[in-house]
Amino acid sequence: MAHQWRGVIAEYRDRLPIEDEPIITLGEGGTPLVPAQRLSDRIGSEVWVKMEGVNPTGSFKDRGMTMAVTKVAGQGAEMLACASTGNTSASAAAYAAHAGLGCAVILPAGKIAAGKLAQAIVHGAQLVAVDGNFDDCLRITRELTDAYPVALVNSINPFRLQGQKTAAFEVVDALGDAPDIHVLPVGNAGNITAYWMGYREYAGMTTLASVDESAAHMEPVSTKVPKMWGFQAAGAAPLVLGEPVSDPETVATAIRIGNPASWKYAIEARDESSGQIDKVSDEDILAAQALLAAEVGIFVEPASAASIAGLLAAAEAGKVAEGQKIVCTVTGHGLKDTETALTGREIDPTVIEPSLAAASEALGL
Ligand code: AN7
Repeated sequence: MAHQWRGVIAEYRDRLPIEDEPIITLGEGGTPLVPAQRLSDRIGSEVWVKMEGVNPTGSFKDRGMTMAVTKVAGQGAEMLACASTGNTSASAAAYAAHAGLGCAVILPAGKIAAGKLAQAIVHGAQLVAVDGNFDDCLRITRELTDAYPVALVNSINPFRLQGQKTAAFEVVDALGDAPDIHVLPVGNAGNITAYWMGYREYAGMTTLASVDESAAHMEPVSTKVPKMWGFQAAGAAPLVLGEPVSDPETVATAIRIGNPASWKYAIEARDESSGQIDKVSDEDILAAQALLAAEVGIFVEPASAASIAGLLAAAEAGKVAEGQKIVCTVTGHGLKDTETALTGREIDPTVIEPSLAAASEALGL
């Protein structure tokens, strides 16, 4: 009989710090892990793509948001706030609407993809556009939530990372063990931290940055942990440079972040896993986005393509040993930002008269 996925809290409840509060869920998680044959052929390894754009609001943020909103609602919050490059605000707005809570989103003016802005608006969030970048927005949001009875749902809220770690559980549950390498884009560095937490936890290792010790006594599910490979956009690569970037710039607006909140944990994930955090150019990001769409059939937003771009560059540089099992997380759906995806493309087909003859002629058949 068909089983309906119940959302990450219900599916992984024994590994999450949940008590008896009502669960706020839109059925997030349970996303496809797709074998990508043509990418595998290019890389010379077995490449799988974890499609996080399939989540309810079109990005991985929903995994953390179900936890954060469940927790703050359970503690009596009536209003949430977050800073965002777009996806966190889309997710917060949707979960707040579902829970009947108010939501304020603090955004860098003019730097949010149209689809994400539409989501915040239709879900009824209050928008505050800031003449500054994401890092300014996060500072303001921290100050705001300190000064007023408004609950912070950015990933510095530890429950966010607890929810997001479930993506690593799903990968292991699907593959039967951890992959050799896990590749993902890095912006504020919450997701790489959360995956590493999840992989360690499933391998029976002590959890990192964890608010939940309940899993400490559980039997290991996996025999190993992967090397964590993170990729930042070249114009917003503080973790690669080793210092904050005061004026981050990239076409991948989701990861246009100069001073990641989870900096320390991302470096720990990199070093403890013998991984790497490197940068990719905007040009390579857009090329990887196009390649994934054309050769694998998966349309992602530019930030998500940073993982694919990084893997392709590493393979090109001879840094990928043969026969590795590699999982790339693509974090957000391509429909969020069609403008960037269509830049430089022919999008006005010649209009024909309504006849088979005209259609077949237009197709060159
Ligand atoms: C599609 O929404 O920071 O390294 O405010 O939207 O965990 O920050 C988004 C980040 C990757 C980076 N891919 O993840 C926000 C926000 C997509 C994203 C990232 C984001 P983190």
